[in-house]
Amino acid sequence: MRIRIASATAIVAATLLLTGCVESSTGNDKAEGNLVGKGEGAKCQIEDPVKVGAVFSLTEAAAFAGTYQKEGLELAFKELNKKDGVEYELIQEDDKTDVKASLAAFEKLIDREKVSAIVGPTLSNLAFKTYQDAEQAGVPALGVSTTAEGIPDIGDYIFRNSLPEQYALAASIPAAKDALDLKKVAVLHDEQDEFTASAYKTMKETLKEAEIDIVADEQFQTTDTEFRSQLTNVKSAKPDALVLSALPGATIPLVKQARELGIDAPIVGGNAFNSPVLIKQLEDAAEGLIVGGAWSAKTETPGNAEFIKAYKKAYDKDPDQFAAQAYTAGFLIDEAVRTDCDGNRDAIKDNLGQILKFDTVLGKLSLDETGEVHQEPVVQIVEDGKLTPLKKK
Ligand code: 1QQ
Repeated sequence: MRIRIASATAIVAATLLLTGCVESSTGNDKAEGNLVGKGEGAKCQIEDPVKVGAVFSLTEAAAFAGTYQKEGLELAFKELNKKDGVEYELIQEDDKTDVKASLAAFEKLIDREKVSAIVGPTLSNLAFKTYQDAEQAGVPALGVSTTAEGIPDIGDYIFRNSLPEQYALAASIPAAKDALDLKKVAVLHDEQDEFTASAYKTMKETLKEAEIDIVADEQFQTTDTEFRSQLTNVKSAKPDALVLSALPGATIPLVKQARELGIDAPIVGGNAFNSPVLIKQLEDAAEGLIVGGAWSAKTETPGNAEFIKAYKKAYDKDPDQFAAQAYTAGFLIDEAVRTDCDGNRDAIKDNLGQILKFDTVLGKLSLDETGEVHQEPVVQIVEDGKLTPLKKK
């Protein structure tokens, strides 16, 4: 009898293994190392290093943000590794702003490196694909700039400390209306990228709520470089401002061509406009641009001045919002690990979803169990080539 039960169990187990329903104890379902420690919070001691992976766009179109993210996250883990008890091993990958490379980087971190959590990727457009794999493997993923609608809905293991574009626009559009006395605008958007398409939808809803008329509504593709036909329509509609949902690759020629055609209306932008790289390339055309975001160099959030100083010292340049959000991600993961003194995937997932009013350089930040972030947006304007908080009229 005993033998029969044992052999029946063995057959079931073998079948499950063959059909891939379960993995062996040395399979892909676990982070590497002895990651359950002793003590809690600041006293937590974990024996083995906690491996954290990061996938950012370090080259090609989204490198304007990815390079800052890499540095921000690196700085956070350098600081965290000076604290006692938990050591982090950070493994950073470049997704080259490409779906295939992003999927390969996730696969490497999940299956081969056996990381406990992944930070990134840079673009929502890539996250919609790669997060399916993280979810399936049960690896918590924390997006630091994935702002499109629907990202946290991908699954239980998917989080973001990326201010959703919805919250940013809900603040920036009414603020721009007051500052610029907006009555009618032209909306232009990249209909190919998932983030810019999602932001466009939100822009239309938010403009309607703010009772601002849309007098021109034009679209283009991510890699387009010629916008004169759309801009001719925009010009004849005489808008008070351009509301633009685009990544830098299209934004730069589009704005330059608009100015050449004599359209000098100010711009209200989406999340990509929080980049000093983009603002610098737009030169004078960026003056007066208004954008909602997650961070400002000018706000006195806890540790912000120290963060800016340390970043400048390490990288010889000012940080931006993307660096600040990635820096914050390091501290959120550390908080999640230390809560139960457990660096395993499920413990990080459970505890990330319970972070409440945590002090960060972005201000007080909460993550809920659906994976969504809660924080105050800041509306900024470009003055003398620099983003600075917009004062109310
Ligand atoms: C997204 C974004 C981009 C602008 C990040 C660089 O917000 O893809 O969601």
